Amino acid sequence: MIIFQGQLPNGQEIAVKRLSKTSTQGIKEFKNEVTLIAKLQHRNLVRLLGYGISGQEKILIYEYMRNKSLDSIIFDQTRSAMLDWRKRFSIIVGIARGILYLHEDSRFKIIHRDLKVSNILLDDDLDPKISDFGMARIFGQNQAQAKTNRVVGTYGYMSPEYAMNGRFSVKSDAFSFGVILLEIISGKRNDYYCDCCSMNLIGHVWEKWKEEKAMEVVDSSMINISSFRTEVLRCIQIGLLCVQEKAKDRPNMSSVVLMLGNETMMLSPRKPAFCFGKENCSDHQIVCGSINEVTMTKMEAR
Ligand SMILES: *[C@@H]1O[C@H](CO)[C@@H](O)[C@H](O)[C@H]1NC(C)=O
Ligand SMILES: *[C@@H]1O[C@H](CO)[C@@H](O)[C@H](O)[C@H]1NC(C)=O
Ligand SMILES: *[C@@H]1O[C@H](CO)[C@@H](O)[C@H](O)[C@H]1NC(C)=O
Ligand SMILES: *[C@@H]1O[C@H](CO)[C@@H](O)[C@H](O)[C@H]1NC(C)=O
Ligand SMILES: CC(=O)N[C@H]1CO[C@H](CO)[C@@H](O)[C@@H]1O
Repeated sequence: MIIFQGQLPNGQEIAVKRLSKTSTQGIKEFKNEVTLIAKLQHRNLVRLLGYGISGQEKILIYEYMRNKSLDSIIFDQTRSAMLDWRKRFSIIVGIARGILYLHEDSRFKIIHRDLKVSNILLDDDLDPKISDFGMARIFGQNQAQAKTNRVVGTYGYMSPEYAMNGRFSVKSDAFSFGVILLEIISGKRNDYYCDCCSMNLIGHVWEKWKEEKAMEVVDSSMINISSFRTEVLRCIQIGLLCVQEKAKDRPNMSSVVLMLGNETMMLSPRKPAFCFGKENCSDHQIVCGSINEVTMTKMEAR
């Protein structure tokens, strides 16, 4: 996939996504993406302006996002300082509202399936827009989950039931949201600590949370963070609730939005799932499923 910057005759700046002829996104996914997003309108979703198919050539035309994607800022040591806590919090809330719209508030029930920081674009005001619907699926209103034999997505953001069994639902998107949230707060990628079966970001945050030292995971480029301590801890707790191992324990996005607004009580998170999708994990006796199992393997290794 290649992205170009362009301009319409009326002066509007556009981003043109040209799908390479060999891209894994076939004509089916392409039409899927087009028909889906053409029908969606929300301030936290990127707007599709048009598309074109000509022979092998497929292009999508979006509104142009000058500040690019969130990963180009939060994982960049110099640029990350531009995002203070207030801004990060409003980005987290915006992403949550965008996903809530997909899951519950649009005309469809849409599971995105590839939520990750590089799919969150930022406009001039650094407000977030969810993009890339090539993998999205529409559910029937009463459908709770679906199963696929072709697991596509991004390591580090995939829920265990999706990575291992191909099952996806609103709760697998909630898992990805939890990872995004923890990455925004910590400024670290979820694979940061993951040298297979040792700790990844989720495992690290969980350990700090249990030691009541969760503030230590916060990105040090945010100054005066201690004045927002309550709100930061609340967000970390929400992140941990979303990455819980069992899908049924994870909150849905309407609960997430309520919790972010401090309008509802929150439960204590149970152990998260982490270290999924690392190719070598399956070579070990256990698939790195939970903190207890990982602790056990570590002990055996001694
Ligand atoms: C950080 O906090 C200190 C002490 O409360 C205050 O003097 C300073 O202005 C604050 N800086 C910013 C950027 O808010
Ligand atoms: C979301 O979760 C809350 C709390 O468990 C529940 O009351 C609500 O019905 C759920 N919403 C949907 C749309 O499933
Ligand atoms: C959240 O709500 C609780 C109870 O209503 C209140 O005590 C607390 O100060 C609120 N926290 C924030 C950060 O607004
Ligand atoms: C997986 O294991 C193989 C062989 O042991 C090694 O060459 C490879 O680098 C490992 N990959 C990762 C991601 O650790
Ligand atoms: C953090 C960052 O790069 N912010 C930029 C977002 O876009 C506006 C408008 O182009 C710039 O002024 C900001 O510097």
